[in-house]
Amino acid sequence: MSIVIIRQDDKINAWKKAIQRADPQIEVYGFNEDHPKENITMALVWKHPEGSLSHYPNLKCIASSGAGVDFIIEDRTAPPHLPITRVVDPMLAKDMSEHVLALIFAYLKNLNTYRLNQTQAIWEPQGYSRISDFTVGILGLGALGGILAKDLVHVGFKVQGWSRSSKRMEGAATFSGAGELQEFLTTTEILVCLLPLTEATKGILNRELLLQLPKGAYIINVARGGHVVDSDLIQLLNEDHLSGASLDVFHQEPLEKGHPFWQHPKIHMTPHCASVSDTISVVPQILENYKSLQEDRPLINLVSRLKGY
Ligand code: NDP
Ligand code: OXD
Repeated sequence: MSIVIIRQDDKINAWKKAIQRADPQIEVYGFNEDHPKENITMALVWKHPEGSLSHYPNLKCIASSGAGVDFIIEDRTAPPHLPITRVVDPMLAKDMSEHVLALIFAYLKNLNTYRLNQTQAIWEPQGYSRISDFTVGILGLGALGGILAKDLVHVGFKVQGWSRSSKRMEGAATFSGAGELQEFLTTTEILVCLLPLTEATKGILNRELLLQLPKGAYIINVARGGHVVDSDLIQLLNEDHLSGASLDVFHQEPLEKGHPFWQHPKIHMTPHCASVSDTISVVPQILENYKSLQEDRPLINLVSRLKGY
């Protein structure tokens, strides 16, 4: 039994080292090096090249090295019968929460506007907002959205969240399903998207949904670019229905040079870096599943192929 790491960035060695440091007995390979394909039982993947998962006749599990699995489910050449696991990690959740808090505070205190003004030597003080001025609504109350909600409550925001199944959260209002979405939206002034990208959520941040937010609402998308209908977002920013947007994720990454987001004064962008799996923190759960495969035990952090997350 052995593990293959399949990803197209420069992080294969870091993952390999972290696995070998945790358990020097484990055989682990990068997909670009010579390796015995019939021995591979686990593929640890991140945006793997399409078709690369079909080379392993004895593969037993596809493990995403991130929280999202949309790129695995979208790969029609990936073996459809295999279990998929994902990362559920407190450090990943905390990192996401800190990133979103930073964006919200930058919005409250006009920091992006001042940064733009500075490039043109414009001295123009603006009115600022306070924590008590806003209700933050989170689409998705899972491993990441749930921690973010708690942290926002802790610092004093009015918080509400929307999920598929109904939930209770101390200090936060909760809404679920299509029937409660409108009430959630009409009372949300800062909207954070932390949904998985699935058939049900693709393009969810569209004109119809965004128009239900109060005038002047601010959008933060740290989930997937596929949640946003880009042209609808730009139109609503230009019409002043929305006051601005912070985007970490895009339909195509890196975002193509000519995309209108780059030059839009109301859009603040980061290059898909809101929270990144830390190898040291995540490797133990990967190896727990690797050993469970050997011993025929149930896997943790399993994805439902039916729900798509
Ligand atoms: P989870 O699966 O733990 O949570 C997903 C949440 O979304 C759940 O509350 C779920 O509801 C809800 N949800 C899913 N589908 C629907 C739907 N159709 N209608 C209403 N609610 C729905 O995911 P995580 O919190 O771990 O991660 C969320 C996403 O964040 C990832 O899929 C990934 O795309 C993105 N991400 C982005 C990163 C970045 O750096 N930008 C880093 C890490 C993740 P329920 O609770 O009822 O199941
Ligand atoms: C993830 C991500 O899904 O980094 O973990 O986007």
